[in-house]
Formats: sequence, C-alpha cells, structure tokens
Amino acid sequence: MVKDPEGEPDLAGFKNKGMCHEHADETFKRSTGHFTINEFLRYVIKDPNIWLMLDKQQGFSDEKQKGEMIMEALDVKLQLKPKEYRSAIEPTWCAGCGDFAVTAAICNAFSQLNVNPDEAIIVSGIGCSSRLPLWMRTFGFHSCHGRALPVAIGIKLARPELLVMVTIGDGDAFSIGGGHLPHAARRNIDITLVVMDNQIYALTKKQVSPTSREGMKGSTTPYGTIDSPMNTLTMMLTYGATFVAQAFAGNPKVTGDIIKQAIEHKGFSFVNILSPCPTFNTVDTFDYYRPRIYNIDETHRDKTDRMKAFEIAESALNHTINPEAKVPVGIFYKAEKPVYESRVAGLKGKYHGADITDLKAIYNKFRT
Ligand SMILES: Cc1ncc(C[n+]2csc(CCOP(=O)(O)OP(=O)(O)O)c2C)c(N)n1
Ligand code: SF4
Ligand SMILES: [Mg+2]
Repeated sequence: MVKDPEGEPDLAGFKNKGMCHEHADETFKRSTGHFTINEFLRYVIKDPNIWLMLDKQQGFSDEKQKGEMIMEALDVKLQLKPKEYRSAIEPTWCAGCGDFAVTAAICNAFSQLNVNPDEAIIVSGIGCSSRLPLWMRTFGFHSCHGRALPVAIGIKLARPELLVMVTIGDGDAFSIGGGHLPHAARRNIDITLVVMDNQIYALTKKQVSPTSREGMKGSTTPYGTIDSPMNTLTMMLTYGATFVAQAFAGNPKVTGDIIKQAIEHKGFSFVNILSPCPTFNTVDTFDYYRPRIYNIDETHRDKTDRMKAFEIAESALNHTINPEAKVPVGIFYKAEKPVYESRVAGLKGKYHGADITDLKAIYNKFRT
C-alpha cells in the first residue's frame, strides 16, 4: 500500500489478521512503510465529527487507544511477520546449531496462526535448547531442569485462554523431567511440547542422554554407552498423547507446518524435533539425517490409526543399527478427547469452586 492522498486505501489486506495491541502502531508503520495506525485512520475516517466524538469519549483521551478502538470496530487487524516474534536478544547458540531452525519454525507457525505475543507463553527448563524463550517476544518462563511441564500445566490451568508452549531438550524431557510426561499426556491438557532432540546433554558439555544411540561416547562414557536409546514416539503414544509428531530441523518449512498443526490441536501435543548439535554430537548431524529422512504423511493418511502410528514409530530408531534404515518424520497420530482445563472448569462449575481461595477459612476449618 502506498501513501496516496488522492486514492482510496486498500483495506482488504488488513482485514481479519492478528494484531498485537502493544506493538500495533510500530508494526503497522513497518508493514506499510508509510502510515502509523492513527495517520491511516485519520485518512480513512475523514468526518471530523467522528474524531470530535471520540475526543469527548471518557477514557479514550489517548490517541493510541482511540486508534485501537476504531481498528476493532472496523475489524482491521495486522499480521506479524515471523521475525517480529523474535525479541531483541541475540541467541548465544553456536553457529550451525539446529535450535536456530526450530526457533524459525515456531515463529513461522505463530505468524501463520496470527498468534498475539501478549497471549502466548513459552516455558522451558534448563539446557542450550531451553534458552529459546529468551529470543522470543512472547511471555517466557525459564524454569528448572526437568520442571517445565508442571510450570506450564499450572499456567494453563490458571489462564486457559493463553497459548502455552513448552520448549526443552531431550535430557530435560526424557531424563530428569521424564516423570511428568505420562501425566501431561493422560490428562490431555492443551499444551504444545516441542523437544529439541540432539541426542546429547549439550549445555553440560557432552554427556549421553536417553536418546543417545548405543556406543555414543560422552565425557562420562569414554568407552561408549551400553544403554539402548529410548523410543520417545512409541512412549508418548503409549502414554496417551493425542498428537504425536516428529520433525527434522533441516527442514524448517515442514517443521513449522507440524508445529502449527500441533498448536491448533486441542489437547496435549508432542513434537520431537531432530535438532543436531554440531559441537558435541558429531554423529547425528544434518548430513547424517538428510538422506535418511522420509515424510510419512504421503502414505500414513489416517492419523487416528493408532496401530499404524505404533508400527511406523517402532521403526524410528532402526537407523542406529542399520545404516540403510530411514528416519520417519510427520504426524504419527492425532485424536480428539476432552481437554483437562475444560474438565476442571466443569468441576468448578458443578461444585461452586472459586478462583480466589480464602486460605484463612480453609485453615480454620481444619484447626480443631
Ligand atoms: C536439577 C539439575 N540437575 C542437573 C543440572 C545440570 N544440567 C543442566 S542442563 C543439563 C542437560 C541438558 O541437556 P538437554 O536437556 O538435552 O538440553 P541441551 O543442552 O542438549 O539442549 C543438565 C544435566 C541442572 N541444571 N539442574
Ligand atoms: S553446544 Fe550444541 S546444542 Fe548447545 S548451542 Fe552449541 S550447537 Fe547448540
Ligand atoms: Mg540435548
């Protein structure tokens, strides 16, 4: 759109798109290159009486508030570009880290879904991957190692309207935090769990993780680990997750699309992303995965077929013992089931639960 005082502005491009109120003004100026919201509105709404009326409106003395009110009335919304979901903090990850592509994929998914950054929170644990919320403009919570899921569950129960995403590493998810996975899955709470699986503890400099292949050498396993890698896909299917997927950081477009579908899914969604760490895992690299990756979506169309999902997931680790074996990515399973937060709200309604608890009254009740 160009600033042409004689011509009619084209509103079509601005209809039905997501807008973040806080940043709407700058975003609008950036996306049009010419107008701020209020400049634009003064141009569209030429009748001075409307502006006079707005000036008199109590509580709307501020230009920005007025602009936002009119934007809402006109159903004019703005769509943030993927890079506008990034914060001003530059990632401290090593060059070539797979987690850059995961961040880009999340930003793409958010942009496609018009996510309002003020209505989204990303919760992480501890690890290289768990730094991701710092680079994002959404709310974030950098919690403790292995405890991102309980924090996220608490947030979702307190504020069910928020988009809640968890971004953690394989050590965080399947070692120290492994005990939280079955419960999040069986409850079917509407949270998207994104695991950046580099098959190593990277932050602490190369210890084997539950997904490390047999024989992997690490700083505490100099002769190679004798533990078998955990198949996290069959595990999450068994736990009852209603959305189970795998992606590869080497293909951010497909990864972004899978994350988008995981966010759209009403319920607990699990996305395992093969995200190489070139610094501490020189075996499971981008070059290793690239020729082995295949997309299951062409052949596995009925995503409610749980047995088929198990069958494909069973083969996911064959490549660690057979160099010819392929690595499946795509959506393995998807099912509808009531979400936890709605069921909690149902209970609250039925038994007249209150959000503001009178702790004193509870203490007194049990003080005898
Ligand atoms: C309670 C606790 N135990 C251990 C640690 C040390 N620690 C920090 S990160 C980490 C593992 C990180 O591996 P992963 O979750 O795979 O993340 P990555 O760094 O590979 O992205 C460990 C063991 C810690 N910070 N807190
Ligand atoms: S050590 Fe590995 S996981 Fe950590 S930032 Fe560097 S490349 Fe990424
Ligand atoms: Mg890791």
